[in-house]
Amino acid sequence: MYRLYSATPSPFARKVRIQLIEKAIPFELITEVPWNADAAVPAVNPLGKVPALVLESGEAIFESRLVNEWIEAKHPAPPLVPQALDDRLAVKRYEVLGDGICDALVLMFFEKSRAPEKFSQEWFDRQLRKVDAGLAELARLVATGAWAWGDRFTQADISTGAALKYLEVRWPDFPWRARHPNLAALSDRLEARPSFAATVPTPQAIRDRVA
Ligand SMILES: N[C@@H](CCC(=O)N[C@@H](CS)C(=O)NCC(=O)O)C(=O)O
Repeated sequence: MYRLYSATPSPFARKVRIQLIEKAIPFELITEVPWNADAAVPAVNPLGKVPALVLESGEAIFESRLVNEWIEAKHPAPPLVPQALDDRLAVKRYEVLGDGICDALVLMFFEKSRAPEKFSQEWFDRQLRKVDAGLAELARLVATGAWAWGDRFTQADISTGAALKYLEVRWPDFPWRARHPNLAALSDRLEARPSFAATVPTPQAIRDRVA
């Protein structure tokens, strides 16, 4: 059985968990706090990050996009990425945007955790601009669709939904719902799916100082 190293707030690990659940692939979930010095994930991922998927051979694959691409290639049913090249590339754009928003949110989270004299407003604002612009682009791409892309559930929904919920959990006061009602409606629809409901992000206590 696959073993997935994950963390409860991680939108990147959540993308993989949702993909595994959608494809009804059994896996053992190993929940970590990857930021702590004694985390086990560096033993399987030299980059020290979740998600990392350990295969039955003992080999690990890591980085959420590669892991989900691997799962899609090895377990094609049900398809979560369209076959046609242009459609495939269109779906990947959502993942790049969703992950980019989450990368910026993670940097903002740790910037806020610094001692006040070390906090950089310029750095924080730089990341915030990426979140704002990334959301605006997602809202443009989603337009009025029932799904993030096309007429069915795809990896575009997984990455968009994971980014939106992570934003909501980390920054509850951020006014993204009012600014982008189409994204709010999409997020609500997606969170009602069993795979999303089973993986709602929750904050973790980080014991060690990170930044
Ligand atoms: N681009 C990576 C990002 C993964 C990532 O940033 N994971 C965070 C948790 S949300 C982590 O494990 N960080 C630990 C560290 O950077 O030391 C992916 O998509 O898998």
